[in-house]
Amino acid sequence: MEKTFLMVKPDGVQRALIGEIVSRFEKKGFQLVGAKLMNISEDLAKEHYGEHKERPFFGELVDFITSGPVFAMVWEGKDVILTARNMMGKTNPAEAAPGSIRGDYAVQVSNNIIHGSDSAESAVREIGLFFKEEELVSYDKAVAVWI
Ligand code: DAT
Ligand code: MG
Repeated sequence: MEKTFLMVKPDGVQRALIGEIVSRFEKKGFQLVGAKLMNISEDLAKEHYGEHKERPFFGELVDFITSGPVFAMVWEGKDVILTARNMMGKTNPAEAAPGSIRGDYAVQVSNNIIHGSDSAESAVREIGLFFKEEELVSYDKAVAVWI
């Protein structure tokens, strides 16, 4: 089954949005297979956001993502990578549709509440950066046949 890496960023943790965000993915029908509250080191931040290292906002991005705890998660389900991106909304909250997480809770692009993998390759890479294999839990839910 497809997996993706999602993370409530420091602004979402500070604004008490962990429960709201977890709830949206649970209610949608996806399955949580790993989660932890953690601080991101500067090295991990630079690795995670490596694709943006030449961008002018890279320094601010690393400072922001290391500025407080994040809630890192792995979610599983059919087409979860693309569906989670749609549920998050566009990167710039001003363009994110109402009803999406960024559309409902964020104002600035630098404080956009949530990270989500954007492809199958980035999902594998990011899950590997944040979680050890033994931290992911595989289990069956009886309700799965109804989703
Ligand atoms: P996404 O998080 O939607 O995958 P991205 O990978 O293009 O977006 O950028 C990573 C993060 O970098 C994004 O969530 C917020 C920040 N960011 C992107 N564009 C920015 C900009 N123009 N100014 C400031 N921060 C930006
Ligand atoms: Mg991205």
